[in-house]
Amino acid sequence: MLNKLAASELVLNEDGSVYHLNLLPEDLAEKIILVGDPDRVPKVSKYFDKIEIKKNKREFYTHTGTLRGERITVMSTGIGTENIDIVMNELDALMNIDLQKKEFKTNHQSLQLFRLGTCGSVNPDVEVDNMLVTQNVVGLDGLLHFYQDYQFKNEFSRNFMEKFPYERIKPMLYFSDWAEDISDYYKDAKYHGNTATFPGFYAPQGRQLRLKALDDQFLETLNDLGVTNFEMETSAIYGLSKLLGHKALTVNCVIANRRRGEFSADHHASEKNMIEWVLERIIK
Ligand code: R1P
Ligand code: URA
Repeated sequence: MLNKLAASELVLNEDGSVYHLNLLPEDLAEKIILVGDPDRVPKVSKYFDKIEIKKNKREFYTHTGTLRGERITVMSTGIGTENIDIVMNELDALMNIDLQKKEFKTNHQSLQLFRLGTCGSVNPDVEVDNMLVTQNVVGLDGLLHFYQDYQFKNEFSRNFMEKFPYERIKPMLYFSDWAEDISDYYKDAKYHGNTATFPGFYAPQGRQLRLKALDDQFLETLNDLGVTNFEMETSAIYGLSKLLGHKALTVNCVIANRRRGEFSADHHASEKNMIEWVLERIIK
């Protein structure tokens, strides 16, 4: 068979589950909440009517159940776009590859992915403890350079690419067209913005402990180019969703305002507020 995948390409565990996520196709709902922190998984699933499945391996914890009668999954991704590479490819394999035959299915099934994360702001006016929905995302991490070339071009991306001054860093820009389709649900979010995804927490986010960052003015420069906030996953979620034919939306709560040097006084309360706000909208 032409499209049969070798054992080394689609790696499975002894029970037939996908290698890292440790899941079988029936463990997954089509609506999936992705969170970075494994501890956030039970903070989401406690609102489910019931939890049917709890599985984990490494940093990937999954709970699947129902919410107001509809099936839903919440999964932790850990930190970073390299983890998202694993999560997106294995989620897609669960839906669109026959794992036993190791063949592509002919009917494409699309997932709805919602990232509920935390972020920092580079715009001094974007205040901590509020939610920000990502419209455009600037990937400064490099993951998508390894896939077939796809870049979304709009006014924001053209302006950003034209003015981005750091030659060593090659940005990739994406856009959630789904965010536009479902903007009615999310229009009452305090902020809609342009998120930068970074490949680290310290110098890539302009933090300098004992090591100097590339440029003291990095965050100011990004703010001048229209970036509102930053975190470490959304470029890979939006980029790979686009390539794989899934729908994705990121809602982050702002826990650090870097331009004012402020950190949330109670980020657990902000996260709880975000979880409740999103769950109300995901399933009516
Ligand atoms: C860094 O502390 C982590 O927090 C943010 C970043 O994207 C990174 O994963 O998101 P989560 O709170 O979802 O993990
Ligand atoms: N998430 C990040 O990646 N950075 C922050 O400063 C806060 C949340």
